[in-house]
Parts: sequence; C-alpha cells; structure tokens
Amino acid sequence: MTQYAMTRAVSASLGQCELTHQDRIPIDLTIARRQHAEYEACLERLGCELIRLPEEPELPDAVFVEDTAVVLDEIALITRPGASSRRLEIESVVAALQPLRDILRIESPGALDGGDVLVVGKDIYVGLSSRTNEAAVDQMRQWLAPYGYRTHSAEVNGCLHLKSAVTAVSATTLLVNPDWIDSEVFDGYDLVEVHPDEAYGANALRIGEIVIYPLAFPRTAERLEHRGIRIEFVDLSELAKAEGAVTCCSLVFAKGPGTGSK
Ligand code: CIR
Repeated sequence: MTQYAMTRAVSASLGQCELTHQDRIPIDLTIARRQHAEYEACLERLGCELIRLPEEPELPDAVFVEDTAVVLDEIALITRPGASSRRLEIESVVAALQPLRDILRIESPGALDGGDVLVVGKDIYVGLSSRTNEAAVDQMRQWLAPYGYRTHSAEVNGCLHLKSAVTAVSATTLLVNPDWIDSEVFDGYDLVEVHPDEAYGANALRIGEIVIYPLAFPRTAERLEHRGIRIEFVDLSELAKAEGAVTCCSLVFAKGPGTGSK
C-alpha cells in the first residue's frame, strides 16, 4: 500500500456538531457509525492503509479529521480551526502525524480548516470562508513556497468550505459548483459542474484513479461517469446532517520516505 488514510471514530456527541448552512436535524448515531465503517472499508478496498484515531466523545466534530491538518509529501501543516469548539481536536492528530512527517502549524491570528484546502499537484487553493482567513493563507504561502508549492486564495460564498464547492476528480479535472466559487480561479483545468439540483455534489474524494462519491447525487455522478471518471459510491447521509461529506472524514497521504515499510 502506498497511501495512508487517517480517520477518527464518530463521536457520541455528533448531534451537538457545529452547523453553518444547515438546520439541525436528529442524527442516528448507529447509522452514522455504520456508514463511517463502510466509508473506511471503501478506503481500504482502494488500497489505503487505515490509521484509525479513537473517538473523542466530548468533541462533536472530531470525525471530520480533514479539518485538522494538510498533509503533503514533505510536511504536515497543522491547522488552527476557525470554530473554537474544534481546536481541541488538534493535539491527538499532531501526536499521530509526528512519526510520519515534520510538523508545521498555523498560528494565531491565522485560522484554517483543512476543508478549505485543495491540493492539486504543486498548486494549493485555499478558500476564504467563515473558517479560514488571509492570515492563514499568508503563513501557508510563506512556509510552503520552499517546497515548491504555489498557494492561491479564492473567496467561498454560500457554503462551508472550499471543498464543498470544488474538488479534484482526476489530475486535470475538477468537479465544481459555480454558484459557490468563481470557476475562473481554476483556469486551465477541465471542469465538470454539479447538476443544478445537487448543490452539495461537488465534494468527491480522489484515491488514485477512482473517486469516492456520495450516493445522494446521482445526476452529478452520471456527469462524472460520462467523463470517464470511475466511482465508488458510499452513503454518508447521517454525516451529511452534520455538514460533513466524503473528503471531511479522512486525511489521505502518501507513505513518505522512511515510512513506506510500516
Ligand atoms: C463543522 O461545521 O465544522 C462540522 N459540523 C462539519 C465539518 C465538515 N468538514 C469538512 O467539510 N471538511
């Protein structure tokens, strides 16, 4: 296996999660945990070695581990989540990543959620959202340039994170909801737009040549398949009630030099 996928068990307090663009509706924990297990199984089937972090019962949103770090081949950048309720999620992620990568950290006044960071090759797109600010983008630009990364920022409107609005479905193709992000930022990429009835359909998780994609957006899935994108479907309907989607529930990263034999 060439990639790790770090996940975290669903918290017993998930029902008290942060919500920004959705109304609170009851979450069935049993279903949420089953769907999460199926998502983990899907990652394993696609060749990822799982690193499962234990549940944080007091931290409702801890399952959305993506928001705590941006793991690149060279380093791990630990975020400073925009919602203060989520900042306690960080330390256990640092402990898990420390043996695998050198660690950099976003510092105050920077605020960054990993859901606002889209990495495509050496280009890093950072969403300016209710969770992520310019100060964090400045820190990223400065710290990641020595590794050859180009950091770009883009305004996000109407959704929680950049990756609610755009994700990569191949090395050259992005899936986008143009109502939430200005597509012109992504000049040079092939773009697939979500079906107009499926606003939340732009979040897909690319694992090699396959994307993990929610069952909830069949019309957008049809558009992807039409473009030759291969899909593994998952049902994350209970986690979607917590404003989570497929990228949010894992940190997927290469086994770096010195860690590949693990
Ligand atoms: C939150 O509002 O922080 C969580 N309820 C949802 C986080 C989803 N994370 C993601 O899109 N990366």
